[in-house]
Amino acid sequence: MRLFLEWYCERKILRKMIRLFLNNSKRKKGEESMKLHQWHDCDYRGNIVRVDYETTDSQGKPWPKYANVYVPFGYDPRKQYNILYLMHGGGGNPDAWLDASQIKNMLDLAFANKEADPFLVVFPTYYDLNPSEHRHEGVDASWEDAQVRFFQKEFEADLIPAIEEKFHTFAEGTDHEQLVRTRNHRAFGGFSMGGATTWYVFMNHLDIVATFLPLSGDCWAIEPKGGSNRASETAALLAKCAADQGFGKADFRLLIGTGRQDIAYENLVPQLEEMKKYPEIFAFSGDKDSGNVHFAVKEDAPHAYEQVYHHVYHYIKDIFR
Ligand code: FER
Repeated sequence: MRLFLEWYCERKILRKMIRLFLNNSKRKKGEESMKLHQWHDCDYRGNIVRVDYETTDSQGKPWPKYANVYVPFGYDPRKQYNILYLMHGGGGNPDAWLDASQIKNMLDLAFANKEADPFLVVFPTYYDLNPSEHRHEGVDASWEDAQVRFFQKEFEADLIPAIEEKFHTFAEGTDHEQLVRTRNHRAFGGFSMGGATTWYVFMNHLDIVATFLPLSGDCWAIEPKGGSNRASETAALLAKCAADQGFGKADFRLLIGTGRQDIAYENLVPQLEEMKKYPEIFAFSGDKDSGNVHFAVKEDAPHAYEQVYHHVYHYIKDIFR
């Protein structure tokens, strides 16, 4: 019996070693190994504050909305804070990231351990209607895309003023000039359709945002799933948006992530390959100290908040530097 157990354990360890080795060799050139968050109790916890505000729906009617804001432990209104806007995926709401992932514990620990200076994180929504009215079976891609596009106006006109006038960011006032002046202190990211939102924010608001985290979502500007179906045109459009505004690789950062088993992986990768053809705008690098575009892939990870929030941790030092 003992011999059998020893034999079994040895085989188990051997199998684990082989799996680790295979996973490492599966990692492609240019991809980074990921730093993963592990849940841990934390004495220094931030607060989630609900901010109600009003915007206009796609029919032009007043539309009351809310966003959740992660306010770090020890927030001092006399200080200025960097701010990350983090959008949910299809079918989600301002609570989705917080309900489905350990992102709050991750932020609490990262800030308590001084891995990054504490920053504000805003969880908004791009929907102007109850998504359940539209989502029956799976995703209605063109309706989702229209919602995400519509959010672009709200972002600067209503969301940023509601948040950045309540919490102290680097912007002293929220007129366009202040937002432009403080773009290095503002980041935007999102999961899935929130990733698609992030590519639109890149196209429409590069003048007021300098760091982007598209997580498990490709750019749908040409068509839904355009990152794979229309990869070269999508990359050309993104490059043109930056170049037309005079922005190049020194002016912004793209911190991209997905999972090897994620349904977005195959949509995202062709788009990124095409983006590499514009090195003056998109300088890909596996080393976060060089280049302005980074791509991390989490092994064995499917399309889920509880997977992609690890990317926010992986990039925690790089969002504002
Ligand atoms: C993608 C794959 C899936 C993507 C979005 C989805 C924006 C959305 C899935 C859903 O909402 O269920 O590449 O990119």
